[in-house]
Amino acid sequence: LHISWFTECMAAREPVKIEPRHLLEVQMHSDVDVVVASLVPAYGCQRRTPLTNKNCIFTDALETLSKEASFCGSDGRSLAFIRAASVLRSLPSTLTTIEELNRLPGFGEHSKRVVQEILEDGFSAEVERVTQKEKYQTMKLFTNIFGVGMKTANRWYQEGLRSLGDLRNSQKLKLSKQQEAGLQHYEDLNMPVSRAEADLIAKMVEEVAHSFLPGTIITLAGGFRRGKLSGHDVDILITHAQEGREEGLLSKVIGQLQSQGLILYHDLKRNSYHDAFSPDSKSTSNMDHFERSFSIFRLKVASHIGDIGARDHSPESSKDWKAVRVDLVVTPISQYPYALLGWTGSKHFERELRRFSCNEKKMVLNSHALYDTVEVQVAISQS
Ligand code: DCT
Ligand code: MG
Repeated sequence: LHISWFTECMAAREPVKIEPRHLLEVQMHSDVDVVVASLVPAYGCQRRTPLTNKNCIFTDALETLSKEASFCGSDGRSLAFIRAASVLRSLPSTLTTIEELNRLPGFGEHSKRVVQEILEDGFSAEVERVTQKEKYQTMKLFTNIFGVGMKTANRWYQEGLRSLGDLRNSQKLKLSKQQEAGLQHYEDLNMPVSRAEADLIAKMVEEVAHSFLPGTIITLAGGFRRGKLSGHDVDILITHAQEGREEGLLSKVIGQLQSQGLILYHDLKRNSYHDAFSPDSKSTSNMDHFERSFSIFRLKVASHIGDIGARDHSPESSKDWKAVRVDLVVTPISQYPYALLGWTGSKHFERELRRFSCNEKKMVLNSHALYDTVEVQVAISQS
């Protein structure tokens, strides 16, 4: 192992394949702090983050605190915990001493304290306290309802609502159609979606899309594209090799699936790309502007009769379908690479990629394009 080789690679921003044995050898080197620190790049998008996380005990705790901070409206604090957790996720081995944190980027004092507590006691008393809090539990429950964001959940909490029963029985609560569907299918939508179920849904969409437009390209994105075995929803990108042919396809696909009884809920949003980038646009949203459908599919699954069904004869127990959240996103082929990158995630990877592009490359990256801000400024000033 040559330390200089590592530093050269880092300087040239070439990928360095680090294995646990390398780190061990590096630890024996006298310049250990400098070298190891440079081995863990500051931006999350520069780090290799495998699906198998060797530091779950710490990352789960930090992610709980991040959630709690976001429930209190402290987005900055929430992000600080996420950043710390993201660094630990990228480590090839489990953290064993607090000193190791000194060599890692993105660790604030609070996150360090939590890690130290876990190293010493095996758990964090602060995290235990947080998870016992009524507000934390209620906000977690409510924000897990499809269509319910932080603001709504908080308002309901302030109004004294605490459970799904409270929401279902409330006479004065005005729910949107999306929230109604979310509440109705709460249990199903909070069950993980397996890779096999995601593949089935992608196949269903593909078959219908091909019946209207042969050659339509259907791609499973989101967590499944990163190799996750389960997720909370199914993210599907739809495009066609001939620019423009994809226009109008989504409503036909949804209509056809609906006529087959396969859609429990859907909300079609038209493409707003040109509105958002027109000179008089007031849009400040980080969301992309593709045509899309936020839907809930009715997926046929093997019936439970024979196991649970034999003991329990309620209609629910013999239910042979499952409600699954599906996002369908239509992109013109010219924007497809950016859409694919943006919709593959993770959320933190995307955030870091945008931050890296902006800070280090002076470029703007979103799900539609990548462009140089300096060149755009010059072009605008010359036009
Ligand atoms: N995304 C993003 N910014 C957000 C939300 C999402 O960049 N605020 C991108 C990254 C992932 C992709 O969209 C799909 O989002 P999710 O389905 O929420 O994430 P996921 O990684 O697919 O998670 P899961 O496996 O639980 O569905
Ligand atoms: Mg997803």
